[in-house]
Amino acid sequence: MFIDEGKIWVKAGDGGNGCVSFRHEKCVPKGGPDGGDGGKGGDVYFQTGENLDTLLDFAVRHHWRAEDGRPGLGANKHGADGSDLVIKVPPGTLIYDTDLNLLLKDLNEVGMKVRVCLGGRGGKGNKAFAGPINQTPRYAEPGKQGQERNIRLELKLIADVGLVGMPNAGKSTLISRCSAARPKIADYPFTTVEPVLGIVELSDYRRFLMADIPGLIEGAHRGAGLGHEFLRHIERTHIIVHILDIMPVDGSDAAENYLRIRQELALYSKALAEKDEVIVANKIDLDPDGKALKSLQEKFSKRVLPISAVTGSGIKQLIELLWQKVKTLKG
Ligand SMILES: Nc1nc2c(ncn2[C@@H]2O[C@H](COP(=O)(O)OP(=O)(O)OP(=O)(O)O)[C@@H](O)[C@H]2O)c(=O)[nH]1
Ligand SMILES: [Mg+2]
Repeated sequence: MFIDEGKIWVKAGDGGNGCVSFRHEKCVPKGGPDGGDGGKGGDVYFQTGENLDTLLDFAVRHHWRAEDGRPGLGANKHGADGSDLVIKVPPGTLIYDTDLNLLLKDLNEVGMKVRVCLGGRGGKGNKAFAGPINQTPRYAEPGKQGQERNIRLELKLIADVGLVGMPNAGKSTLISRCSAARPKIADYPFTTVEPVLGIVELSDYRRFLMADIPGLIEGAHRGAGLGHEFLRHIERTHIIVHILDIMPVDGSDAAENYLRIRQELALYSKALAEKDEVIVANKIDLDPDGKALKSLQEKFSKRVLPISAVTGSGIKQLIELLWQKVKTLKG
């Protein structure tokens, strides 16, 4: 299941209490205070992990706590510090403080780490309070409370290439052709209801990450269809591949469909509209004499790459082109 939002409560560990204790030893009368300090509570961190791509864990578990510090002990023993809690999230996760409505960190790279709650300091033991005036203090300091926060997590996938297009254009067929991803494919619109990621592998260990998102329709930027919710997942891709169905079953015009989707992207965000784009004409197997392709190409000044996601024709050229672009853009 793909989950791209989560709301949780996190708390750092409390500090351990200081200890009240007096030295008791044979032949040492009135041994004096020897209560040790409490340990520090563990901190809470978020860190990106490599093989994660969903926030599912946070739909299941809402409370996350780091370990408390242990209390101090007699004989001047310091209590053990509580272990830190490191919560793993997928790269591309934004960490918000819900109450402050504040973005704490955008964890957009693998291995990034951020501390969100500081563990409480341990309390001082009675030894620490002994002085010339009070040589036998009978009190110790309690540990300080660890910080807590309400956190909202939001995942924006970071794929290199994002597929956009109208429902039924063949996006899912394409990703299942060139990666191990197996999204559902069917001849009705909105087959894909959640983003799917696939690794496209080329020769010589070259690879890039492709994202398939639900089809877009007019009004997607306002929330029509399913598109709006998922447009943010392609906000971060380097390139978008715009897939056109060259033979739409509804009899619509491929070139007009292209402009409709472009409009939606522009209305959603300027950054999205300005992204490098590869235009693909899919289903050329249905156009054996090349008439539809020719008429599409005539309406376009931009280059259109003809493919068939079903027969595989043109796919190799497409993924080589995408690789070149990804390599250049990533540097
Ligand atoms: N003939 C032919 N049919 C294709 C080709 N590519 C996809 N199709 C068919 O088009 C239909 C839609 O394909 P999908 O891959 O599910 O389309 P999609 O763009 O993912 O659609 P949504 O998820 O609904 O947005 C399916 O029936 C596919 O078999 C192609 O190259 N040639
Ligand atoms: Mg699909």
